[in-house]
Amino acid sequence: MRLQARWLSVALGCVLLGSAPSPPRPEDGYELWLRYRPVSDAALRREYRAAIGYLVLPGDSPTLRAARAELATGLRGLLGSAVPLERGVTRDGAVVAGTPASSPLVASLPIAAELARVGNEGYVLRATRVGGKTAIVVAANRDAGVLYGAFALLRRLQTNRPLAGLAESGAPRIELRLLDHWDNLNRTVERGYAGASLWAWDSLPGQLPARYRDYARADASVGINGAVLTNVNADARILTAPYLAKVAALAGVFRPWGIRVYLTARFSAPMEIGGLTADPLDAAVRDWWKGKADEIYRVIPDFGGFLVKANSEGQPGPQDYRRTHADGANLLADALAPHGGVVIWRAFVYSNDVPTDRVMQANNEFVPLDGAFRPNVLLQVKNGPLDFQPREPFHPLFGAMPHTPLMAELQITKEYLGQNTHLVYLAPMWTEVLNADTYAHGPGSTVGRVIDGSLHGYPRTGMAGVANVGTDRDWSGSDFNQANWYAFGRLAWDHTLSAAQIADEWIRQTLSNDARVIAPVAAMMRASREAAVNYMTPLGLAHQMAVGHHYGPGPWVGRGRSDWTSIYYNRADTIGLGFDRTRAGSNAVSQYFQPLRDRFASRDSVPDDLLLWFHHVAWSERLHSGRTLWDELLRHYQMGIDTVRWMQRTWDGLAERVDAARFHRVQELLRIQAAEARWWRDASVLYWQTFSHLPIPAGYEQPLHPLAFYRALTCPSDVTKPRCPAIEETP
Ligand code: GCW
Repeated sequence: MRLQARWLSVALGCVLLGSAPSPPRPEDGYELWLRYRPVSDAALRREYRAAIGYLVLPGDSPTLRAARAELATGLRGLLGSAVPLERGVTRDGAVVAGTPASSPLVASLPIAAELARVGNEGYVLRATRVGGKTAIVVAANRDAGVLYGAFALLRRLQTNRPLAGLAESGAPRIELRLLDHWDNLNRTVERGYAGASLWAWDSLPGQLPARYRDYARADASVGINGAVLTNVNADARILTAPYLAKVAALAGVFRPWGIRVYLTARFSAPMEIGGLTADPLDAAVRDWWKGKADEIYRVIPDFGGFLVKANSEGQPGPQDYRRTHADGANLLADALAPHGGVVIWRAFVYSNDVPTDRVMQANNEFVPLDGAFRPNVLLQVKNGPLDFQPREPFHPLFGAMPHTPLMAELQITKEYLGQNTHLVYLAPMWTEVLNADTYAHGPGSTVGRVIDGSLHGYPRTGMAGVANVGTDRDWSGSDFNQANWYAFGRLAWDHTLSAAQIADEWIRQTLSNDARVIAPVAAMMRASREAAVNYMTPLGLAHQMAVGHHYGPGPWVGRGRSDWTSIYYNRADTIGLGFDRTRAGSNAVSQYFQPLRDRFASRDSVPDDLLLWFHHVAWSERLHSGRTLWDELLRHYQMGIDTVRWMQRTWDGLAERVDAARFHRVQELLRIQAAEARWWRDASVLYWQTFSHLPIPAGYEQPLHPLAFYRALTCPSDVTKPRCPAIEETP
């Protein structure tokens, strides 16, 4: 009976709708950018089908099997019919994939010169003839390269690019492309807004749900080749045998996808689980770490290494024993070196007891140690000298340590950028830093060239992103947050890609290849980061977030550890606003190379978007525009709000072109973002006004509530899914 009714309604629907296209089916976001939906352009689908009829991919390694499975699934989805696996090239339309070692056909092709250029992880894609038949070749030197090539081919089809004349090669510019998971052993995630930790320690090593594999696939598809499984605020128990068995099980799932596991090493582990001291120069401590490294490599032969946060924000470290960071890092490096592992030592150190400007402390600590680290140590440096703010100048360590490989650490999870609610595409921020010129060796000494090793000839290179993934069905806490995971991987692979190109790729794979979707969504993504800067911390302001959870505005925060307060950074007073970092102030400008030092130090040449980072500016002082600081502040906050409202309207225009599920999810988050942009601006302007005593001129919206209202707010109640109902409900 029920079946009949259903049949009837389907039949009726067909009659009524005729040939009208069916609305896109609702999506929950689980498939990320690996959706492999049928190519909708008929001509293109014909072209692809003619070029791709069957797959010749011999070989039995786990990685080749992974590549084969991904190609089979992806091509079947995109072309709408199965692409069978065959033994040889018998007719037109072969996809020939492998290494010279795994595939005699690949070995026979005249591509040795191209292969020589792409290294261990690179690939070569070619449209060519094999034995007289048309073929698409996916060739590499190693199995991992075949996997990356397979994903590159699938990306090409998913983004609707032609196959005719295909001649593409790819190779990563950076060797270690890592996700840092700030995941605790109780499955909470520090600064995580996407559910619980993916790693279900209780059910490991026995249970290995498909989600582990899908995580690895997603990473591999964008070139990520390592995962630091545990929080930098570390727990020594991860280094005990029962946990290592669990880590080994995860490593086994990730290995075929080219991903190595790393762990955070708590510096005091020899005390906590070894009953010793943790002094790096103590022989027993050195033996303990060597023994621990041997034990790890017995169960995880390709273990990547340790990531360490030491003597920072209460974490233990070598300075507890009056030893240096180099002593600490070298201790662990010596233990790992026989096995080929690395130590990634974080440069995020600052002390509340040191009377210098917090943003100067990493350089003060580490520059004198340049050259003192073992060859298997990398120093991991956040993009800016403060802490993942919406905008900071690049970290002055970049360029200042020619003898120590520096990695960049970016934050994918948006701790200071609206967490899981706000739509903020981070690639524009990251490329701003990667393309920034340090002038370390004159013009052209970009941050990108520091970290890819080409500027100083580093023997090792790396880039890490603090992950934004968790157990939420959509992985990242929102549909658009996925774009930041995608963008991180693509930039770690090739930091010269543009934010616009990456957005275009992501939109086409995740949402649609329809130009009527791509153009507006790309425009939203492009504008989103500057919008957040404008409504949160315009003109070079930083760290004005509410205390602790960092959600929402708190420019008045003044209690507690001084370098965690807002007033430490904004320096608002009756004269003006901003942190004087010129020679008259903290002199942080001195840590930059010329001509930047002078450029930042002078009010005439400092860029407006870093003005209040480097200068204390009077409320009525005129900026380059001729407007006063007060006017410019009001304008920037308003631009931020207006941009979010424009994003809302733009998205509303896509109701027919995006599946209803995602359309409504994004629409709802944009509504919250618009209300919160207003919250940011109202609260901030009212607070500044208590110093400037200047009016909000007619023409600007007046604040919705008095300052006391904003100061009294105590949201969010749930920091993992932050919301502020009092703000959302405001009309
Ligand atoms: O951004 C700050 C965060 C801390 C974090 C720290 C760090 C893991 O607020 O939660 O701790 O940086 O990077 O070590």
